[in-house]
Amino acid sequence: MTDDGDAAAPPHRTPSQLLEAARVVLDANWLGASTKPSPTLYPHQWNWDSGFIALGLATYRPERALREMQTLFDAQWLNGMVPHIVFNEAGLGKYFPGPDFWQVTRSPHAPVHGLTSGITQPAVHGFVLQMLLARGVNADAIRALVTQVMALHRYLYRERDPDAQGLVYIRHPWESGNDNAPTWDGPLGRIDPSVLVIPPYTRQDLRHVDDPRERPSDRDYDRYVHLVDVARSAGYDEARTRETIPFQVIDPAFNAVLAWSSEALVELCTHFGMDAGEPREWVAAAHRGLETTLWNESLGRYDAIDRVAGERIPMVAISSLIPLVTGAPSPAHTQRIVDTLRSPDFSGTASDPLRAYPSCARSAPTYDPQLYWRGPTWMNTSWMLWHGLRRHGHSAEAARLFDEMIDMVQVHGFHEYFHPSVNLPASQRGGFGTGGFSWTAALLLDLLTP
Ligand code: 2M8
Repeated sequence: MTDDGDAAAPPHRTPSQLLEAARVVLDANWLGASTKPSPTLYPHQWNWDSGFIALGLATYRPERALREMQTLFDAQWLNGMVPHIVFNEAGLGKYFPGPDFWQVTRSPHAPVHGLTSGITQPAVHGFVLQMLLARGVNADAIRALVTQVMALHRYLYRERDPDAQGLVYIRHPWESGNDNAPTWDGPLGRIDPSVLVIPPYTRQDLRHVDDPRERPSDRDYDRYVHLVDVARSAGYDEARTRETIPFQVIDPAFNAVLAWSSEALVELCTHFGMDAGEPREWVAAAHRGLETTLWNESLGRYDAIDRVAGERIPMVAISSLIPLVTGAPSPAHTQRIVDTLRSPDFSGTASDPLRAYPSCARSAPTYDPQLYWRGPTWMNTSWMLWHGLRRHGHSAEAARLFDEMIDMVQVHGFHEYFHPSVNLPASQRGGFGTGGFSWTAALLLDLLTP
């Protein structure tokens, strides 16, 4: 059984019932100083989840929205990295890998309590703070957080962009947030199982989903664990890790989120009378990197780059289209992206429509509508594309996407991810992973609250 709360179960017939149910989800997952992504599968604080969650909280509990962000940044490392998980003591032992596995105090930069992971996640915080400010969250507190977000962006450009090309790399699939996207298959597949150093471990995640086929495979997990082991063996020193870690990928979505947040930092710094010169440089470099290095003219989307192999990765994942959310794409590139979004791969056909864009192209051999980041629709990627469509003037497509996102939750409830097909047989489940999922609820609140 998934861990969906009864009060949040579908169907929610009216917008006000839907809003109330979304608040029930977020309130149930509140831990006192932050919000867990779901009741049992994810019992700690996750980095980019908290950004999306804060946007939902800001619509009805602005003081909690602020606390959410402050708690996350209280765990910021001395080198500026914001960890992908901040462990909540009450949840210890319920999620793998926990702090005893990460052993982050091997790094002189980690918080002394050691209750964090040793990787990061997409840097949503800049644009989140800008949106919180617009929702009336305390401006002085936001100004203080802006300084911390600046330190995070400095870390990313200093440690993850060694070639100074305005594009940062990730060193673990979990850093992308799109954990088992087919984009990583090549780089992960290169890791030779016969030489893997895999410390013993027990997965906990499979206990909380209806069907283990909705989660990454054991083979994937072995590689995830191996990559953690490589970084911790290097004491989380970025330069040393770079010499040995076999997974280093430049992901268009990670870089787009960073660019969008840098754009927001320019606005925030200007608003608060702070120097906006540095974020302005980040924006220019990121736009250049996306448009000149990652853009693939023949496919009309952005490629990822495998730094270790020195190769481009042919993209079928939604992350190749997420740069639409930034100011980078030219009008011609924007049109190509929108054409791809409207194509059968991401919108289906008149007789077999897809809702709110799946996480991977339907014609890809790896497409699986039920498997985590390899086909299902996710609320956060749809929400980012909605912003991108509006920003670049595609309001009709944005309006259609808006309706589809609401419809998806109305029909299936507050799930983690969703079957993209609209015409599902009545016997077929449409909501997957965990129920009671915080960012689905939070982004719905954000969408429905003007
Ligand atoms: C998923 O990732 C975690 C590892 O970080 C997991 O599968 O255990 C991803 O969907 C990620 O994007 C998300 O932040 C996290 C918590 O919702 O779950």
